[in-house]
Amino acid sequence: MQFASQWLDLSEPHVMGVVNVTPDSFSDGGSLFPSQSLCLDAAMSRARDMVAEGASFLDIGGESTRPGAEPVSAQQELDRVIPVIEAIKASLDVVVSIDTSTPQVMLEAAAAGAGLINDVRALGRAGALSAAASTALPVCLMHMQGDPKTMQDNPVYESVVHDIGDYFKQRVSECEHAGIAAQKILLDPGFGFGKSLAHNLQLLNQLQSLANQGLPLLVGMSRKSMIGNVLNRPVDERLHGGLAVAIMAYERGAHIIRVHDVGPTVDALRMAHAVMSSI
Ligand code: 8Y4
Repeated sequence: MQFASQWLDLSEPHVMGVVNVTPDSFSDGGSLFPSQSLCLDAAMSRARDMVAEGASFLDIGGESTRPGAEPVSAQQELDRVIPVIEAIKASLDVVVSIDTSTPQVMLEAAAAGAGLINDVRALGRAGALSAAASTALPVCLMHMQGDPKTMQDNPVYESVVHDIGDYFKQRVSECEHAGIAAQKILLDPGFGFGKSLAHNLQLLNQLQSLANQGLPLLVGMSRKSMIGNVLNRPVDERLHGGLAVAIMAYERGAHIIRVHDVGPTVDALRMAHAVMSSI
């Protein structure tokens, strides 16, 4: 699959490293950056490490989807992510994924060299479908039930796997109408986004049925509460659980795994790939 200037062979597993440039990001333990430039240095240091550890993608997000997070203006989002994208493109060989739901950010990130649009709202905001289409970049459509503020209150599905499969069929058709070819679409069931623990576990166990739609699958479970709740571990002790679910997702047809811990995940997936490619 072509991601702007880079081609990636999706018959092998790929790791997407998370680079948060929100002041409240989980992975930085809630530390506050005193200035924009310190934030850029910290993000670049993380980015370099992740590429050295084998990340194919870096996911750059400037808006938090935590329940209760402050809404961010488009300008604020641009101020956070564009310098990071430019710095990564200037020095690292990696596909930049722009984690945004904001049409203007999609356009400016694409101009700055991003290779993938990763939208947790699946291009649902006004103007997002046409903005994404005009970039001609691949897009990842993530499923979310409800909105970040209230999505975990009481999520209900008839059948979580079938409901999400139906949602994907409908959304892919809406994208095609807007001029985004199906060959440019990746799907993501959105672990933790409007799902109970039981929903998340069932989704992972039956991920193969979503892979059967024929579009590449991206999944993100790294450090999420589905691991914390099963293992009763805080967020900084979820790596081993995260490796287990990364391998299970790959075995069930996932192509790209979004994680905070790139090195360990790359090793685990390389091992699994060696076994699964043997005859
Ligand atoms: C600890 C650390 C606990 C992080 C929770 C979290 C996904 C995504 C997010 C995903 C795609 C997160 C932007 C939530 N999750 N994009 N983004 N798929 N495609 N929470 O699963 O990492 S943010």
